[in-house]
Amino acid sequence: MDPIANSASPPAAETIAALATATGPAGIAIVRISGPDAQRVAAAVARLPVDFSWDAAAGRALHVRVAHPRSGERLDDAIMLCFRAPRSYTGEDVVELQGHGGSVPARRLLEAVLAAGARLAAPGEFTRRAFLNGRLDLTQAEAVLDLIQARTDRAAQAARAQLDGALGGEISSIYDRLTAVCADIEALLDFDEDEVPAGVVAAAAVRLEEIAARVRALLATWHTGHLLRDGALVVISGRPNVGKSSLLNALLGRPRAIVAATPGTTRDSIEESLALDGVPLRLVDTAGLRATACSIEAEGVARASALVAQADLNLHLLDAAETLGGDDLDQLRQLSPARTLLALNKSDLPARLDVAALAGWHIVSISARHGDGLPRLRALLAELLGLNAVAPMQADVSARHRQELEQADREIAAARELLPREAEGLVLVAERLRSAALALGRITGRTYSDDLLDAIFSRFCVGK
Ligand SMILES: Nc1nc2c(ncn2[C@@H]2O[C@H](COP(=O)(O)OP(=O)(O)OP(=O)(O)O)[C@@H](O)[C@H]2O)c(=O)[nH]1
Ligand SMILES: [Mg+2]
Repeated sequence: MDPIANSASPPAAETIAALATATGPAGIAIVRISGPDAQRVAAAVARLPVDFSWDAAAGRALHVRVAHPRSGERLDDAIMLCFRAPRSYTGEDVVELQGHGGSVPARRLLEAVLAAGARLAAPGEFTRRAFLNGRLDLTQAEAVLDLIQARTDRAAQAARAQLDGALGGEISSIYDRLTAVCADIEALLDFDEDEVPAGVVAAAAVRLEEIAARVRALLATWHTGHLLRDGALVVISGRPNVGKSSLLNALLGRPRAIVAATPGTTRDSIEESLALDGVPLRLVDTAGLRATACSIEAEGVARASALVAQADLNLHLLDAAETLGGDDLDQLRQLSPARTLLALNKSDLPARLDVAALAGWHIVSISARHGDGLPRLRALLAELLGLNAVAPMQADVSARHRQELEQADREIAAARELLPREAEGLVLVAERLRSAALALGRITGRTYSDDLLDAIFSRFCVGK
C-alpha cells in the first residue's frame, strides 16, 4: 500500500534571506541567505574576487568586507560561512554573514543582501525548506520551535529529544508496522472467502493490538507535552481579602500585585511565569469572587470565573481565621476537587475554620504573609499537576499530534472490530488501516498539505 499523497508545492527556486539573530544591541548579527543564488548574492555584497572558489570556501570561516551592492557604500566587516547543498540547514546553498550586532548595522547588512537579489524570508521559511528538502521530518521542525520557545530546562530537554528524532522515530516505526499489517490484509483479498488462511487473520489481530498500545502510550504523553509547551495554568481564586495577591507575591518572591486590607483590591487578572520542577507555570492572581454593584469589579469577577473554568489547577484560598461562609460553600461547588488545591491562609492567626467540613479536598495550610507552608504548597501543586508521575519521556506529543493519534486510534479500533468477520470485512479493515496510516503520516510529514505547513511554520519567527 502507498498512502503517500502530498498536495504541497515543491520548494520555491527563490533565494531568501533574513536576520537570524534577535534585534537590539548585541555582539554579532547574522544574516542567513539560502537558495540557488545564495552564493551570487553573498558575492555581490562581500565584493569577492571573480576567481573566488566556493568549493574551497565551503565549511570555512572567511573574513570579508561588506559594501552595498548598488551604491558601493562600505558597511561593515563580516565573517562569512558557506554551506553547500545539500549539506546545510535548509538543504540548499546557504551563506551566513556575521556582522556587528545592533539594530542599525544588522538592518543595513540585511538591506544590502536584499538589494543584491534575495527576497526577505517568510516566518519559518528556512525550516520549511529544510523539511521539504528532507533534512528534518515535521516533528523535528516543530521541535525547533519548541526549543526556541522553551521556558525551562526540562522543556528544552524534551524539545531537544524530539529534535533528535525521538517522536518521529517512534511514529515511523508504528507506521511501518501498520503498513506491514495492511499489506498482509490486502494480500488476503485475492483469496476466496473460504480459503482465507485463518492464521494470518489471527496474527494480524495480535499485531494490531500491539500497535494500538503504542499509539495509546504516545497519547498518554500529551499532558506533559501540553504542560511543557504551553505551561500549566494555575489560577489563584477565592473571596476578596483572603490573601490571593499576597500568595502570588510570596510565590514570585517579589511584590508584584498590590496587597491591601480593603476587600476588592485586585480587579484585573495578573499573570506571571514561574518554574516548578522544570515545568513552566502561568500563575494568575484574580479579583476576589463576590457579588458586587461596581461594574468594574464585576468585570474582574467575570474574568476570574472564566479563568477558574480554564485552569489546569485552581489554587483556591480560604481564610483560616474565619468560619466557612455561604459564599465559600457556593464557590467550592463550582470547583472540582481533583483539579483544586485548597490553601487555608493566615495560619499565623487563631484558627476558626472547620477543617472537618473540607473532607475530600486537597488541603494545605499556609501563611502568605510569613511564608509558612509554601514548600508544602509547591510540592502539592507539582503532585496534583502530575509533574512527579512523569518519567523523562523521549516524546511528549503536542495538541496537533494528539489529534492525529486519536484518529489513528479510532481507525485501528474499528479495524480490529471488523477483523474477525474475515473475508467480507477485510476490504473495510484495509481501508481503516490505510486511514490510520495517513493520520500517522501527517504527524511526521510523510503526508502533508500546504495548509498544514502554513499552520505550522507561520508560528515561527522570521529567520528560523
Ligand atoms: N495575618 C495574615 N494576614 C494576611 C495573610 N495574607 C494576607 N494577609 C492580609 O490580608 C489582606 C488582604 O490581602 P490580599 O493579598 O490583598 O488579599 P486578596 O485576596 O488579594 O484581596 P482582593 O484583591 O481584595 O481580592 C492584607 O491586609 C494582607 O496583608 C496572612 O498569611 N496572614
Ligand atoms: Mg488581590
